[in-house]
Order: sequence, then structure tokens, then C-alpha cells
Amino acid sequence: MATLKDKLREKIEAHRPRTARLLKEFGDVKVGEVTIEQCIGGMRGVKSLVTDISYLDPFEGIRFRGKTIPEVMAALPKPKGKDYPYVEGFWYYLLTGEVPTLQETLDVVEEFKERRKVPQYVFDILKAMPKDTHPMTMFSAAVLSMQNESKFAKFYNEGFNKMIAWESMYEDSTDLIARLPVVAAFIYRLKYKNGDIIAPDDNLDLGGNFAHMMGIPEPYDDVARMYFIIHSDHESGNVSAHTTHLVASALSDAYYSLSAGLDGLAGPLHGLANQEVLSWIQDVMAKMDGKLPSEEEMKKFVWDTLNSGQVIPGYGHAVLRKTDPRYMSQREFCLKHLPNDPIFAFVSRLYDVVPDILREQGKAKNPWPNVDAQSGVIQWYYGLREYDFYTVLFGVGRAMGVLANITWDRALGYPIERPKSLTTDMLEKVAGI
Ligand code: CMX
Repeated sequence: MATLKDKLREKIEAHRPRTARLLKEFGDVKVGEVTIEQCIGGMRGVKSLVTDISYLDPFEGIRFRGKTIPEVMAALPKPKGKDYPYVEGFWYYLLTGEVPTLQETLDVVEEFKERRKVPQYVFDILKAMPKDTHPMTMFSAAVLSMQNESKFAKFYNEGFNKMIAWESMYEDSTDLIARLPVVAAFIYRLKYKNGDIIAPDDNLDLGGNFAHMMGIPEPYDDVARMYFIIHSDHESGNVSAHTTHLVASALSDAYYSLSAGLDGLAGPLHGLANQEVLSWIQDVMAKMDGKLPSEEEMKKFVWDTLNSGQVIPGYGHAVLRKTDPRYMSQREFCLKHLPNDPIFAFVSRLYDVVPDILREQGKAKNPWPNVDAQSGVIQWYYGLREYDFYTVLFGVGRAMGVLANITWDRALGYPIERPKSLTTDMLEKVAGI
């Protein structure tokens, strides 16, 4: 029977001629114009990356391999009695663009079990780090520390062949995805639960096992499945995806590339915003003695934050121009499982006031909430209150998107990335200054 790797090989062989033809016959065709604002302003909107893993429409939000989040959740096989799909089946889908059968999904579940053993030295390194080390630093360091296991690096050293380089990238990526939940849960238990580590359970899938290793009962397994899937990918231009892609373009292996991508995710304007949201809410709650602020009071807190020169975490986006569907899917989860939770009420009240205020302030191009505005509420509700851990959860999910991307980067032989810089003098000359 065909394995996921066989299926991926088939897909890659069918896809390669498309990329080759575009380059050979249509390489000079213009797909966009770059302005001075785009040069200085972080390359916003410059169409210069290619990925088939996901596409972000500014008004519709993310589609993974052509499907919206609700479509993905409906299409993929789910563990019995659960509301959200197997993460393993989602990995199959991201890599191949095909919805796996239940059997194909269960094969990946088995494969992950075989691959998930984390070397002891990783745990030793984590234990040796200072107690106040941020969990994202620990997570990125753990990934990097396993680089000596890279099959891609070994393949490169033993004689590189561009046509089959994707295979060892796939091997490293799958090893990493199988191991990351174990590493993440270890960091959590080491840092916040006195090192009382819970071993994985062979009877559980990735989502179930993560909940088990974290020590959080059902339905946290479904929270984990949903969370990892919705955070997986947001096309290639965001900081974590682009960094991973950039580093991998130098033929660095998946360990180097993912570790670098996670470092980008750890920035407060990117993945760290989910912890910032909770910390901001806690701050306001403390000022209100735990009481839900009225709309007027909430408006004042939001304006105070803006007037002190800070951003409202969880709001705004470089591409999106509407409420993030990742926000909406988490909101639906909250409406079903925790409709009366005080922090959910708080986040909902923020939704009532922030967009109008950001519009009035007139700076943010997108006044609507992004994924991070809602995600901490669910974690908090299920007892995960150490909010500086939240970005690690984002990282476990994001790994799937960025690793699927760099596997395909190698399959299609994308070259080393090297945009061109200009000097300010040159820009002034172009501008006629
Ligand atoms: N609160 C206050 N001001 C905001 C804002 C917000 N939530 N979002 C944007 N702005 C401001 C920007 O800081 C910028 O101000 P300056 O002109 O003074 O520099 C101005 O509005 C224009 O920014 P923009 O073009 O609308 O947004 P960018 O593409 O530059 O930045 C993002 C996008 C996400 C970094 C920004 O909206 C932000 O800082 N949001 C808060 C942090 C956050 O939630 N990040 C998570 C993003 C989701 C993810 O990681 O995927």
C-alpha cells in the first residue's frame, strides 16, 4: 500500500514540470510593481513568493490547500466521538493536497509514534537552562539541539542530489512534527509543574497525547487538534514562514530552518501577541478588581494603551482586512464550551469597542481581531494559565505549515533567496528628489 511518502513523491513528480515551464517560458512576465513604500515598508504586498500549501485572501482569510478552516475541519477524518480532525491527517493533507482516508490517517498516526522519541540530551539541555528562560527560547533551542540528527545534513555531506533532496527534508520534517508535542509538553511540565513529566501514551493520537502529556483532561485533546491546525500556516510571507523558507533556501536543514522560524514567531508583533493579549487583559482586570468593564470603561483602557504608544495586541494584520477566520473558529469553540467564562466576556467586549477605536485613530489598516485575540481565553479556561507558554503552542502548529513548505521548496528546487537592496541615494534619485 502507498505510504504518505509515496503519495508525496507522486505529487512532486506531477508538479515539477509546471514550475519548470513557468520559469523557462514565462520567467519575464511581470506579476507586480514594487514601490518605494514597499522597499522601505517591509515589502508589503510584493508578489514574490510561491506556495501551494495555503493562500491568504485579505477579505476571506486563510485557505489550506484550497479549503477554508470549516471545510478542512469537516473534510478530514476525526477520532471517534471528537469534534476536530486528527492532526496527522491534516499533515497528510497539507503535504499532498488530498484528503486522506481514515486508514491513511491512522498510518500516519502510527508513523508519528515510531518517530517521536526525543533524545535524552534534549531534555538535559532544557534542564540546564536558567529557570527564567522564556519557553520559546527553550523550544527553539531544543529544536536546534537535535540538528545533529538531521538526515538532510547527512545526505548533503554524503553527496547531494537536487532531485531527491526533498526526501531527507521530508524525513527531518516528519521526525520534528512527531517530536515537537513531546518537547513542548516537557518544557511546560519542567517549567511550571516542578518537572513532573508525563510520558506519552501509545494509544493516543497527537492531539490526545499532547493533552495527556500536558496533564489536562478532555476536551483539551480537541483544543489541541483545533489549535495546531488553525495555527499551521498563513501563506509564505509572514515572519515565521518566510524565515524558515529563507534559511532553508541556503540548504540549511529543517532543524536550523525551523529553529530560526520559531525565533521570528517569538516576536511580540507576531506569535508572542497571544501572550500579550492575556497579559493586557489581566492588567485591565486587576485595575477593575476582576469586574467586566462597561463599554465606556473599556474604551478608556484601549485609548490609554494607544496613547502610551503601544499597539492593541491581537488586533490588526499585514494582509487581512476583516476578522480573522482563525479568531472566529476559536470564538465558536468558546460559544459552545465556555459561553459564560469571564475572560471570554472580556474578549467579546474588546471586539465591541476596538475596531471603532482603531478606525478613529486612523493608523491601523485593519481594525479587526487576528488569531491571537482569542486564543489565550481557551487555554486559560482549561487551566493553562502560564501565558508565556502560549506561543509554544502556536509554534507546534506553525511547524506543520513551514515544514510542509520547505519540503516542497526542496522538491521544486527553489534557489537560495537573495533580493536586491538599493541605497537611500538611489531611491531619492528615482523619486526625483
Ligand atoms: N494597535 C495599534 N496600532 C496598530 C495596530 C494595533 N493593533 N495595528 C497596526 N497599528 C499601527 C501600526 O503600528 C502602524 O503604526 P505606525 O505607522 O506608527 O508605524 C500603523 O498602524 C500601520 O500599520 P499596518 O500597516 O496596519 O500594520 P502592519 O502591517 O505594519 O503590522 C501587525 C501588522 C500585525 C504587526 C500590527 O497590526 C500589530 O502590531 N498588531 C498588534 C500585534 C499583533 O496582534 N500581532 C499578531 C499578528 C498575527 C500573527 O502573528 O499572525
